[in-house]
Amino acid sequence: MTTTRQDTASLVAGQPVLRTAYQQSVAAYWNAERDPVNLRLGEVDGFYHHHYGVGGYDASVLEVPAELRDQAIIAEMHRLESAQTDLLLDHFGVVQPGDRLLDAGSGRGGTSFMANLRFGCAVDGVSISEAQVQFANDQAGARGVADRVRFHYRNMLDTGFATRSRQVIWTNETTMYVDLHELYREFARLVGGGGRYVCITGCSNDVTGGRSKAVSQIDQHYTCNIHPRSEYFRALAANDFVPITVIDLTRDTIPYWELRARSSVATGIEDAFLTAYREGSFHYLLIVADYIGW
Ligand code: GPP
Ligand code: MG
Repeated sequence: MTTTRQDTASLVAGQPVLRTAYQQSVAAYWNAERDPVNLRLGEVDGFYHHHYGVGGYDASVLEVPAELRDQAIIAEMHRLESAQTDLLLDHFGVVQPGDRLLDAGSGRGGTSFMANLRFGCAVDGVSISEAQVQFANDQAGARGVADRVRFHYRNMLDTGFATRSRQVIWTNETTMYVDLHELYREFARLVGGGGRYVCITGCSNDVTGGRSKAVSQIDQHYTCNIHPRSEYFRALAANDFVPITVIDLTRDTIPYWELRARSSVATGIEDAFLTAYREGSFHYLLIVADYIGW
């Protein structure tokens, strides 16, 4: 393992945030990312998401007069992405305003701000992209919640936060960047008994065979390593997390991709998602797991 001088300038508990060449390439990807599919959707209401949408779309947006159609489609896609976040938050259970939450892989902050609005509690987000951390902290300032919602340039595999300091931890489409066993070991440390982990992810179907071409195309596009479905449940069990709810959202996310494929902000990855979901080689899952360790 090698580290660069720049990385060693940013240490958490004496360790560099970026510890491998792979992590450096992931950080470089997200530091450079300025895709309209994320920025123009975020501009709709100031919640900038880095995940996909769920639910049916209002087909009338495709009939809107030409000069307004583009914006109507973007607003509709954004509504579906915010609906995905609402669904994630629906599974947090009882959260008190005094609890602390952790957004692992917090992107530009959309999910963290929605969590703070709903529960009133403090949220910390971590990201290995300094640009995303800066963007999200600027948003926190602009929203007047910088004292409650904070973003940190830290590695979710080793956050540096206190043991048993978190009531709920979530990952919203970020686990494909890390080893799940390492990740859930850190989450087990951070939540005490009674703590909860909520995940939305895309995972490959390892029941029907090896990795499909479409799943490999998604990996290539985002510099990620999509995990097989079974890997989630193995890694959770190995770290004393018991799944209490698992929802297959695959059918619910397909309309989002169909609308996105027809939008002006399509990025070229839409066909791979639609193919992977429709052929059954890839699933979009929500997993809720309670920590039963001590
Ligand atoms: C990014 O969301 C999401 C990922 C990198 C994870 C990959 C997700 C899977 C379910 C495999 P984004 O909003 O930044 O992506 P895009 O720019 O394509 O909208
Ligand atoms: Mg996006």
